[in-house]
Amino acid sequence: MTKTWWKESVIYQIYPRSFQDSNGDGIGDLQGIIQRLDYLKLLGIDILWLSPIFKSPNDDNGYDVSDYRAIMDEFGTMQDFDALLAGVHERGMKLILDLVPNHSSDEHFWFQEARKSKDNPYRDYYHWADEPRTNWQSFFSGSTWEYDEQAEAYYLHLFSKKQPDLNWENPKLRQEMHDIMRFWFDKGIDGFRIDVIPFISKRLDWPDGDPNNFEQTILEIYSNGPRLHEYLNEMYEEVCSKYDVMTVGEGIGVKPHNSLEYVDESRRELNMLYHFDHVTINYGPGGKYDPVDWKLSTFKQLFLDWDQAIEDKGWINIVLDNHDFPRMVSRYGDDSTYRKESAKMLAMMLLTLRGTPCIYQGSEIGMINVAFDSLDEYDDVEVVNMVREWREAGKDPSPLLPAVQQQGRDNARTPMQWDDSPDAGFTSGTPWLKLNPSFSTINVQKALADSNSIFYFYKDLLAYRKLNPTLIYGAFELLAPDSEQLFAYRRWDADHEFLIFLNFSSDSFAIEVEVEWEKYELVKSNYADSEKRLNPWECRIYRRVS
Ligand code: ISL
Ligand code: CA
Repeated sequence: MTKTWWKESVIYQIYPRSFQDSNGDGIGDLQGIIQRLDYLKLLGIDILWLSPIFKSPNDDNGYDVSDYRAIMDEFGTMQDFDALLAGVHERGMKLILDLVPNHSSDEHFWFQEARKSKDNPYRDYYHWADEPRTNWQSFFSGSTWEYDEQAEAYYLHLFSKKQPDLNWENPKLRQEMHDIMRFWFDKGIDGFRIDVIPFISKRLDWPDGDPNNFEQTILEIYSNGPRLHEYLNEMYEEVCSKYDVMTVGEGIGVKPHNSLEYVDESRRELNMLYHFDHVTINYGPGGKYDPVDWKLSTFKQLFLDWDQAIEDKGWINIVLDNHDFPRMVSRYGDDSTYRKESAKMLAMMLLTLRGTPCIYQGSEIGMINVAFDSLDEYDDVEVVNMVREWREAGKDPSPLLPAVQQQGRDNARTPMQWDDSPDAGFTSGTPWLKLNPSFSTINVQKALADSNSIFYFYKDLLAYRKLNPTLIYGAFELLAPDSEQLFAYRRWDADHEFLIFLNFSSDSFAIEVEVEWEKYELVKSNYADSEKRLNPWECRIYRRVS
C-alpha cells in the first residue's frame, strides 16, 4: 500500500459559523479560527477542514456559493484567509476547504445570467426544462423543479430552491470548476473536501424515483450518474495530479460494492471518500425524521464491509459525526451518565479503524445534542422548510419536535463551548444560533484543566496513533461479530499487532473473546483497572508483546 501524508493524518472539521466569533456579531469567522490555532495544535490534529467559507447568501450556511473566489462577508476578507493559511502552515498543519461543485447559489453570476434568456452563454451551466421532468423530491422539501419567471423555464435543484444544480455535461462549466480549484491550490491550500460529489453527473433519461423511498432514489438515481467517473478522472488529471494535495469526497449514495470506483488509486479520481451507512442506520420507513432502534451487530458489519471492500487498494475517511448529523456521543454513546466514558470509547473507535479519521469540532470535549423547546428555534433550512411544508398542508408540525431534537442538523451546529462565561466564550454578542445550555459543564476551559478529560484522551490517542503506523495501515479483523455489546477488532501488520475492545453498553461483562492474554499488554483504556472485565462503555487497546 502506498504511504502518504493524508493517510497518516487526522482531520479536524471546523464549522466556521459556530467555532469562534472575533468581532461580536455573533457569527464565527476566520480571525476567530486564527485565535484558536494553538488549541488545535495542542490537540495534535494534522489537517483542518473548513466547511464552506466562500461568498454566500447563506440559505444553507455556505453550501450555496455565490462567488467561489471570494470570502463570505461574515467570515472576513481574503487578507484574513491568507493570514489563516499562513498560521496553519507555520504550525505544521494543513488546510483543506469545502468545494461545492454540484450546485451554486441562485445569486451566483452564472445563474443570474443563465436565467436571462435561452441563448445566454451561461444558460447551459444549469439544467432547464419546460415542464418538471421527474417526480423527484428535493432534500429540503418539495419538488426538485422550480419555475423561474425570468427564465420562463423550470430549473433543477436537488437541495433548496436557492441551490440550482450545475450542468457538468457542459465542458465550459467543468473548466470553470477546474479553474476555481487551481485558484485555491495556487494559493497554497492542501486539498478539498468535495460536497455531494456522487451527484454531479445526472441521469439524462430522467427516471422517476419511488416517492416512498427517498434513500433508494438517492442511491439509484441521484448518485453515481453515467459520466461521473469520467468527470472525476478529468478533474484529477487536469488539476489535482499537478499539486501535492488531497481530495475527500462526501460519499453519499456510495456503497462498498462501488466504493473502489471512486478511490482505487490506479483510477486516478478521488483520494478518499466517507461513507454514510452508519448514518442512515436508524432511519425508519419515513426516513431521517422517523428514527428507529439500531443494532450493534449491523453497525459493526457495515464497517467490516467497507474495510473489506477497500482493503489496500484505496482509502477512506472515518467519520462518526459532522455538521449534518447528531453529536456522536448522543447518537452512538450515552450522553448522560456515561458521557465521558462513552465519548472516550468512541474516540478510540474513530482513531483506530483503518482510514483517515475526521474529528468534528466539539467532539474532543464530548459536546452533546441540544433540544430546543420549539420547532421555531431551529435554523436549519431542512427543518425550516419541512415545518413550512407541514403548515402549508394544514398540518400541525409539533409532533415532529422529538425527531428533530434527536436527528436534526442543528444538534451539531450550536456554537463551540469554550468556557462557562455567558456566551461560552464563543461571542461577546448574540450567537446566531442558541448555545447548548450544557456549556456550563461541558467546555474547553474545564477540559484543559482536567488531566482525565476527553480532550486529553484524544490528545494521547492521536499521539499514540502517530507512533504506531500499524494502527494506520494495518489490516483489520472483526472479532465477536455477533455481540450486541462489544465491538472488538484486531489491527496488525508484519511487525505489530493490536487488539481493540469497545463496550457499547452500560453493562459490565467479561471479555468474550479468546485471547492468549500473556502475550498482550494493556496500553490504553478509559478506566484505571485492568481486570478482564469491561466496565460500562470501557475501551481498551492491547499490544502484542511476545
Ligand atoms: O443532512 C442531510 C439531509 O438530511 C444529508 O443528507 C445531507 O443533505 C447530505 O449529506 C449532503 O450534504 C452536503 O450537501 C448539502 C449541505 O446541506 C450539507 O450541509 C452538506 O454536507 C447541500 O450542499
Ligand atoms: Ca464574527
